[in-house]
Amino acid sequence: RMTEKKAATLIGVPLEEGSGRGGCAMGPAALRIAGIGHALGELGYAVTDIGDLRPAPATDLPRHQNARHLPVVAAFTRALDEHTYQAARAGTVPILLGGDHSLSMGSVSGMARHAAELGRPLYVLWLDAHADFNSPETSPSGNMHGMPVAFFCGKAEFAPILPGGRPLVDPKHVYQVGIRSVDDEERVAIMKNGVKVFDMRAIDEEGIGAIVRRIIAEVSDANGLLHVSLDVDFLDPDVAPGVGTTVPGGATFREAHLVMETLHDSGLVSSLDLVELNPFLDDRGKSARVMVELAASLFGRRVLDRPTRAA
Ligand code: 5AB
Ligand code: MN
Ligand code: MN
Ligand code: MN
Repeated sequence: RMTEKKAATLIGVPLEEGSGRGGCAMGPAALRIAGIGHALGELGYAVTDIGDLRPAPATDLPRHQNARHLPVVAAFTRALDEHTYQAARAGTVPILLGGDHSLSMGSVSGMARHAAELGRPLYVLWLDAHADFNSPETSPSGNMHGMPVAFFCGKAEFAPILPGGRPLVDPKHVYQVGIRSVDDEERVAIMKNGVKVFDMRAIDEEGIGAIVRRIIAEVSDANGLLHVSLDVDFLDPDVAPGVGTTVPGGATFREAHLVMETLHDSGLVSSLDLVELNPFLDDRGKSARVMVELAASLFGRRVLDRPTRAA
């Protein structure tokens, strides 16, 4: 074990069709310019950047009324399912450079397959202003970046995007932290399915450190793998303006930082999505740099060594 070098696979995902506007396709380039690869290298990771995926749109799916750009999103889902799975199986940490949040349909599906092979449950930490639990039936916009959680929990089975019988994520293993904008039908669905929601009020009242330690304790007790999905809009727009779906009252830089440092200490994180960065809306690279700084903290950047605090 000691001789095993830590390894990460960067997977570029120039996908914006799920978001209903242009710009997120430039996200992978901005994250690379902000130094994601260099940061991981400094932390002792062997980094393989496989470049940007550019799958041809799927031709075997029907047009869907309220799932916009389904052929593009489905093609990315299939490609990411496979690449994420392979990267994890090879013993590396897959890091998805988004791209809009519909990419998590594929990354989380790939990790669910990997976890099932290991015989371990997959848990998902969803850091976002939104629950992303719509389906084409409930979505007010038809934008698929608002649907990935319902998809990988098997609650949005509206098209044969992945083969049937694939391992799914138990909605009770999804922790949503930072939530502050939920659609009416979505609220009913997350409650009914037992998604664990920590909204901004919970963060204000309990403190984000206590919340994350509780999540880590549950995942650790179950010997789970933990996939982290970080939407730029988890952060307050003052901290990270480079996103199309800003919602005021988000996490501060310090709160987000503490989440990442605490997760790193847990040793449970198997994979990461960095999503929704829209460089066209950013302020001189500010949001891209914040995302890279948070990723670096998640993989071990720290100010001082300190004894790991018990969960
Ligand atoms: B994001 C909304 N719920 O479904 C919808 O940024 C917004 O990936 C979704 O969290 C936001 O269109 C998607 C209104
Ligand atoms: Mn999202
Ligand atoms: Mn969001
Ligand atoms: Mn369980």
